[in-house]
Amino acid sequence: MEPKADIALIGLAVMGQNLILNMNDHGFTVVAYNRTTSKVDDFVNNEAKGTKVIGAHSLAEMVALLKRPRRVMLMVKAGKAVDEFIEQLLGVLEPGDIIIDGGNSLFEDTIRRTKYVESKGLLYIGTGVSGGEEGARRGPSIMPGGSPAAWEHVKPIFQAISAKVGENVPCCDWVGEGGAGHYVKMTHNGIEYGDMQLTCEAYHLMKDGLGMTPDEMHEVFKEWNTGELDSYLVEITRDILAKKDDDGTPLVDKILDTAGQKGTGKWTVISSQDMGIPITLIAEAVYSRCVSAMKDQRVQAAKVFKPKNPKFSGDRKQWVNDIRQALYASKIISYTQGYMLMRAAAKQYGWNLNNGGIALMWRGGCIIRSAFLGDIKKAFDKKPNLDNLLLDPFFKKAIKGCARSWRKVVATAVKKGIPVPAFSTALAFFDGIRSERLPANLLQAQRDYFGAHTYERVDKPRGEFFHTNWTGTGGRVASSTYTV
Ligand code: NBP
Repeated sequence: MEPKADIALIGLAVMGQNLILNMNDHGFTVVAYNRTTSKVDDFVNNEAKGTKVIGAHSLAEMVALLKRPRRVMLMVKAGKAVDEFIEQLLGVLEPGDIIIDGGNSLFEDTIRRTKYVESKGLLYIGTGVSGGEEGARRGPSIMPGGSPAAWEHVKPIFQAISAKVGENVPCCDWVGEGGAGHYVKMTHNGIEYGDMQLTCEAYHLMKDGLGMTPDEMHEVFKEWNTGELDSYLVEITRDILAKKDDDGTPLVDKILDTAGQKGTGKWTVISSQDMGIPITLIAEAVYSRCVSAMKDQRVQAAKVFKPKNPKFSGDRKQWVNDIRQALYASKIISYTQGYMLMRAAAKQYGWNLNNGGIALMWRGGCIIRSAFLGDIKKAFDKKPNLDNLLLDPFFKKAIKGCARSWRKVVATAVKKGIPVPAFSTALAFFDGIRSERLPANLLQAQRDYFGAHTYERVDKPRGEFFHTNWTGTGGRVASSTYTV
């Protein structure tokens, strides 16, 4: 068999099939393989009919068709399936060949797999691929990390098939070593949870607070999509609100209000806890899905505690404008937190993350794509090591401009009993981060009182710890110090 194929792709479900067709469109010859091999024939004879795609019925046949260094991409269910395929591939590939995992793998698995595959003399890439079915077919956002030496070999393929922004700039660049690509993809998904929750809260406020119909809200989202909120999620929300069921009534009203999740939002929050970084907005977005899933309990509680009058009083147009500003400000907070998390992870795992490049990778192709990410890119272009997005002059001005409306919306929602966990946690974080002095002095005193955990003093240098015998009955021995 003549080795003529550029890359092999294993996993012929929705993502794998569409990525293969996308690669084929860009002139690459792809070998397709799947655990259930009947799906190979099915794909080659249907979706891939008339293309250069070659079907393989065994890993040995697949490998024999590949040019060197061989590039094999897995697009299978994250977890055990990836480890099993790696093991099988190590048996048929050679040193210098490259294994790529394009699924939603946990970054810690990718760190482990990179080390393992490298120990066998091969190279490994763990890459985030975002954009769903449409993105995979027409141009996803691709976030690769792993063995740096592998990048030059996959770069031409990945950058060719990725989404483009501006003057043909690919939404794909090298993210960093080890699990960096999957970490950035995980954070992307967490931010996606946050953006979705924020949009839902804006919808809830308009629906229950202002009594607006889906058609009226469709018009609002249409307008929002022309300004600073211009984004894929606002665009699809606009279209969802206009969609009618077969009987001509709005479909959105017929959809059961219980949300599911697959885990990447949860992983982001778990990692933030490990790292001591407040990802409060994403956490609320994850918990909001959990609350939504408690439908039976909610129905019971609503009978007892239903808010009497959730309607806002005042000018509806002004309220819609206030809600837009609250959404924009909260979104700035969410991205500020997301970047704080990636910065901490980069420090912890020794990755050299390109913050502006990440904003560019998210600028097109993926679910959180938005005009707003262009402003984030500009902020990092001006100051690559920006500590906190809020301190960038553009975002500083934007937040200040929204503050009044943001407070008004959160305060009124609280008074009226409309839940706005993401809007309000964003505001609470903002008020926390701008407080020079927080009540943690009292907290430290409490900890020292009951557990001899010690405290630092405002009138002594940092790093010097004190213990007080608060009751007169405690001993002199302090607990070992820890800070999180
Ligand atoms: P799925 O996540 O549904 O996975 C289906 C593929 O995994 C099939 O090829 C299946 O083979 C294979 N597979 C399974 Br399931 N268990 C296996 C095992 N134990 N050993 C070997 N192969 C196994 O497909 P997908 O939705 O296309 O997603 C692929 C990856 O991309 C996932 O990691 C997903 O999280 C990620 N992702 C998905 C999206 C999306 O919008 N769907 C977006 C971005 C990333 P079979 O045909 O033999 O059962």
